[in-house]
Amino acid sequence: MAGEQRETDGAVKHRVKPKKQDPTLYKVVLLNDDYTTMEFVVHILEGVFEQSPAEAYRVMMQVHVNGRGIAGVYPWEVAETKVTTVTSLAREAGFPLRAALEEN
Ligand code: TYC
Repeated sequence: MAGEQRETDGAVKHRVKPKKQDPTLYKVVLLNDDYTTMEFVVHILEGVFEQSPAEAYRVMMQVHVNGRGIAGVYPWEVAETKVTTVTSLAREAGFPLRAALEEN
C-alpha cells in the first residue's frame, strides 16, 4: 500500500502503518464564575496545566477580569481529558468551575 513502510531485518522495528498525527490543536478555555475560589483555580492551573505559580496566578486573574482565558493548547484527546479532569476536580471540591474546548 502506498505510504506504508517495509519492515527491515535490523534491530529497530519500524512501524508498518505510520500513524498520522492530527495536527489540529485545541484551546482549553477556563470560564469565570462567582463561586470558585481564586486559590482553587490557581491550584488547577498548576496541577492540571503544569503552569508555574506566577503564570497560574496571571491566567486566573485574566479569567477573573475578562470572563475567560486560555489554560493551554493541546491535541484533541489531551485537551478533552484536561476538560474532564478540571470538571471532575471542581465538582468534587464543590465548585461550579467550567472549562471548554475551542479549535485553534
Ligand atoms: N471569580 C472568582 C472569584 O472571584 C475567581 C475565578 C477565577 C473563578 C477564574 C473561576 O475560572 C475562574 N472568586
